[in-house]
Amino acid sequence: MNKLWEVDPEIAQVIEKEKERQEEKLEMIASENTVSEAILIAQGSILTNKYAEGYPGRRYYGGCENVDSAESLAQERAKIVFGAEHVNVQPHSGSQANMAVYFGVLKPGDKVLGLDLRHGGHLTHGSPVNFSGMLYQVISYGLNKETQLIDYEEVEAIALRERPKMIIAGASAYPRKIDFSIFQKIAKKVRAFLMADIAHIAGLIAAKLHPNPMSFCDFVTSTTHKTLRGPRGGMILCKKKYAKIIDKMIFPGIQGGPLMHIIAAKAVCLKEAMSEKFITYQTQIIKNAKILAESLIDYGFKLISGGTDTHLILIDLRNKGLTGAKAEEMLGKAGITVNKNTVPFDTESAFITSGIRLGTPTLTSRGMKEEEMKKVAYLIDEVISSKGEKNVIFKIREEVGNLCKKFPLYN
Ligand code: DSN
Repeated sequence: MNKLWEVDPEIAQVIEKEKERQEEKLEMIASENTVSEAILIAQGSILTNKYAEGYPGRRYYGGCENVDSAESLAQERAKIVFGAEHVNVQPHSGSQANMAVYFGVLKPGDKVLGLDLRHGGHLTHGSPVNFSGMLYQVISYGLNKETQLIDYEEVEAIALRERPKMIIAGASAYPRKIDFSIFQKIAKKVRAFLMADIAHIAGLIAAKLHPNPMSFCDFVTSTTHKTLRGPRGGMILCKKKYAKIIDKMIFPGIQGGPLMHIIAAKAVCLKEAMSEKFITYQTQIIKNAKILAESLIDYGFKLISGGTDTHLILIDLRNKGLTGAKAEEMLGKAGITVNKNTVPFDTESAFITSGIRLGTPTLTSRGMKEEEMKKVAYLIDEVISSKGEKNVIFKIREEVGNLCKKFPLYN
């Protein structure tokens, strides 16, 4: 950092301020996490200097012997962690991982069936404002109005009626386990490709705390920076028979030179994911989410599906008389960072929403456990019940700061 202060004090200050923000606030965005120092080092390394278009042993540039080792390590580790026959660790993001699968096996205009964004899906699962919705004919399934769970019978009925070419299982705001085996049965019936997007739950799957979709799906895509706790990026896991299609589509199809520093950091993350410590960590993420959910319910909050099996919680705030946008703002002022989120059958726009989404990965990375989650539920309730009353927000901001001090992010 000293050199950066010398060269560009403005950016050095941005980083310093962001470090303070992350240290001093409760980061509860479900898709975020804090990486280990080992990952920060790999990610910030001189591997960023290298061009390596192509794949290990088959590059379009000389001097790739070292980055080849990094990419091969990432590939081998990903195959072990997820039980995959083939992996591509080059996608710069989850969106590009998904795009490579779409472009690899579909033609523009083909039908795709995915979870509605407003029910917890993802932009790349067919939103009209995303390439997926622009290029493909998208049909969505939603959650059941009563249970607020994926209605597999409805998914099957839609699939039989619409005969999609690809079905997507996966979500960005769904708190329950997904049964990939049922999706496989449905996909088989209509002869559709099946893609699981495990971006949110990859860490839980790596630790064997959530069913692994690998044996049920043609393609499994993921990001590496959410529960998996790696650098920001994506990856695609698939059966060997699709290896060529996927590799060609990532490069040269939609990407150029891979980010070798990020790929090295992905390798480090996957090594960490093989440790006992990682299993303990993922177990704690779920324990924390469950106790947070129970405590919030005790405070009268309505949770979508009534709870969680994973790292995330989706709260419907309508009984509290607040929109998601207002709650996000109030909690933000009190030092609790969350995101507003639509809830199933929401009547508010995506900018306002009726809900907020909470996640426990970052707080768990800091070492927080059940006791702290009860405290966090109390803090959230105080803020929401205050309706934004300044003195309460001020008091909670102090309590948040004190809690954060006890659990430093980085030494
Ligand atoms: N934007 C991510 C999330 O917050 O879930 C998904 O890509």
